[in-house]
Amino acid sequence: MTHLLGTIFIRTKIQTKIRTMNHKVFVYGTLKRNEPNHHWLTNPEHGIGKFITEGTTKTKYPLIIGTKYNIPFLLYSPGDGHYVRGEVYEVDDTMLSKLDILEDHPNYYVREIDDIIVNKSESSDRETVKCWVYFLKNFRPDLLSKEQFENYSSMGSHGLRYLESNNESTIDDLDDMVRK
Ligand code: PCA
Repeated sequence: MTHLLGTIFIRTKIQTKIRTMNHKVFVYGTLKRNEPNHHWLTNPEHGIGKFITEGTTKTKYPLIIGTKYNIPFLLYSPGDGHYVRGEVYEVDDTMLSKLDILEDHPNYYVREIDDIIVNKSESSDRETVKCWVYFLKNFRPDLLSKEQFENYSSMGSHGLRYLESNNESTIDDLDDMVRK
């Protein structure tokens, strides 16, 4: 009897863990390791964010840096740009909602499911995983003429270091990125 109760308890704990860690997110910008917003993904008050692996988009997209704060954006223009490199995280509901706040989904960035190519663990075989990705969808068409990157780094040779800002000015500035 004790043994049975113990088994049920353990199974419930495992099931709870599975239920709350059920989102995969592909990050390509300031949320990556060693980038200025990575702390959002590791702050325990935001929930759980677990690094899984590096990955690359299965589709080409333009990755640009825009606004006066040098914010990276993946423009939703499939087929343009590069196969973009980033990182896959497993997150719980709480973390996903915190990421949505940071990215101002769905007002500016829009979170969409997309195919990401990763290496299978301990092998060189590749597999496709479905991940959430934050895109800029309703963007000003002339943003396509900006330099397009394959692998974002705030401190890259482009010299466009990400600048922290208060939320109000960021929103004004982002307003300038979208098609009116
Ligand atoms: N943060 C998100 C979207 C762009 C950004 O800076 C990311 O890293 O994927």
